[in-house]
Amino acid sequence: LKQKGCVIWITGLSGSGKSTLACALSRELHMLGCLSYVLDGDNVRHGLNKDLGFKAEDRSENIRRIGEVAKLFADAGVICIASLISPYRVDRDACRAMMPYSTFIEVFMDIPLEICESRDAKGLYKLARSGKIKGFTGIDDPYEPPFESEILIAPIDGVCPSPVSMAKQVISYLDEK
Ligand code: GGZ
Repeated sequence: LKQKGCVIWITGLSGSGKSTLACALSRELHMLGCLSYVLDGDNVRHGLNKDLGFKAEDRSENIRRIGEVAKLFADAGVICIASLISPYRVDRDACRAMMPYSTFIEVFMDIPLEICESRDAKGLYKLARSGKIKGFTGIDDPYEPPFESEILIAPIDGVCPSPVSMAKQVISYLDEK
């Protein structure tokens, strides 16, 4: 099987399912014999990016560094799956611009805030609503959706797609290209 490196960049609100998709996608790719690696914003913030917080310039730097690392993986022929909120369009577009043409594949998790907030796995939305966390994306910090992502993941008739079906949506895009 011939594999070309690329970057699958998953953007969306906290609780929109970015990490879930990243994990399912990595598993499906593995079953197809493809090498992938997941760079998850939340995880990278424990190591490489542990000096960064959540103010705008820190988020921008978080996105820039993950973009640079993702590019190295793609150069090495790996399918690099980057999952981070990456709320600012200009930062995502800068990552796209640093890669060779068609390397950067943007996946927008178009899941309404109400659904993300109702999941609230870590209770962060609750803390943000009560003012205990300031500058939380979607509550009191902006999220700028992509104008034209390569892939859009959205509920169908109010029902969110399963992890495997989201992964398959991405894989069929990769297949076509
Ligand atoms: C947004 C925050 C914040 C604030 C902590 N705003 O859903 P999670 O909890 O598990 O993952 C989120 C993670 C966001 O890190 P990213 O590197 O993806 O963000 S960015 O791309 O904007 O740099 C969330 C948690 O950290 N978290 N504080 N204020 N999310």
